[in-house]
Amino acid sequence: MYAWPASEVPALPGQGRDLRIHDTATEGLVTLDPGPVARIYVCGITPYDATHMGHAATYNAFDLVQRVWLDTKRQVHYVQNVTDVDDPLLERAQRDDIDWVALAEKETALFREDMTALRMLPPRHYIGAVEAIPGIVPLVERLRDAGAAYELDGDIYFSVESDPNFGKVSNLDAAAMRVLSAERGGDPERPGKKNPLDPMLWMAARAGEPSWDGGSLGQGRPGWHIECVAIALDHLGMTFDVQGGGSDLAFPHHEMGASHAQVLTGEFPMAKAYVHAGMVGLHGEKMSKSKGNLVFVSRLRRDGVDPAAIRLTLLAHHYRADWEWTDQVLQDAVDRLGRWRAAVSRPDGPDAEALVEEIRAALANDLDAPAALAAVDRWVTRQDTEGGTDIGAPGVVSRAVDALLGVAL
Ligand code: 5CA
Ligand code: ZN
Repeated sequence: MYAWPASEVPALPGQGRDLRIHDTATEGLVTLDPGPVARIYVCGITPYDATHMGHAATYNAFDLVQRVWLDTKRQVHYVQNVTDVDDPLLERAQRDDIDWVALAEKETALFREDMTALRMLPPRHYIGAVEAIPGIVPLVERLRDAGAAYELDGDIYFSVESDPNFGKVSNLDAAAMRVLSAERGGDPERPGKKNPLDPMLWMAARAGEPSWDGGSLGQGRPGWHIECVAIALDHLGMTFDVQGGGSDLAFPHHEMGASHAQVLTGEFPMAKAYVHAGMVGLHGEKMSKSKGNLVFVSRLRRDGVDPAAIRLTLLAHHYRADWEWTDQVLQDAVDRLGRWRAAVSRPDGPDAEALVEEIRAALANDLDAPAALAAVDRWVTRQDTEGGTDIGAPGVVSRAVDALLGVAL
């Protein structure tokens, strides 16, 4: 699948910093030391509705990860999937009486537009679940041949007990896992499973639903977790630097993915850091397609909101915090963007080198974007009150804000 165009990332004076980031698996900060090519997998959308602020906030967090790495002169190998066949997509297509392929294509196209407008760097490989099926089938066969999978009425399940490290990504107890499994695409109540938490690897064809030739697995379609494992292992290999998503993906999705990979390769963990963004809410509840309490990126753009202001709203919240979208947080960002643009439009100003270092330090410290914004605010206040004689300083500020925060001033 094609992704979207990359905006240019200006090079900055001085030296970038290595990223220290919170890892859900070890429940603490880890300093990542990627090779010359940093490797990151970020779970993509299930394209049955438009990009909302929760999605945008999560992709913003992982865009910052890339920008910190690029600033250290590393290349970034970024992979993202599109869950372009799954129950919620098929249900929405049926509800609205449209073709599921057309729905997925339409919403994926809109997502590309939204990501481009928000200046999110594109993945090098943007892979749909459907196009990944030929790579998924042999992995499921291998899991079955290894004794880690079993059949139930034609469906094939993964046995979580086959993984000695099961539970070490999300660190939850069995009761919590069971609740989340039921909420997030699992079927813990289904009779006949070895363990209620066991996730599906391959779903036998259902009447009226799309299905593919699964070789020895029979006609069917892939389970959700194995999809991301197949794409990640194919394009990044084992032990890549970061697997990312919103905090609702820690369990079951990333836990199960690590388990599949553990049985397939004998190694744990699949990613050196499991990084999870907080949930954005609206009116006191998590924004979600299933609840319908959504603020869409495309809707705001249609209303004439500058995408840079949307991005500044996201950046004003720490990526790990849960926060609420309100008209006020957007208005604050619109005001801030105006102040910043006025300050960098002058030819000279206060020295900017220390500011670049402050932004770098803030982001390297678990992506503390609010601290980075506060540092820029201080420079802008100095520009407004005292001004400065440093020719070109505003240009340095504008390039730093672009390169490190993805905001074009
Ligand atoms: N296709 C799967 C991942 S393989 C999926 O979770 N798709 S999604 O469309 O439901 O979500 C896409 C990304 O947005 C995920 O990382 C998810 O954790 C994140 N996300 C969804 N809702 C919110 C929210 N309210 N706040 C923050 N992030 C969210
Ligand atoms: Zn995923």
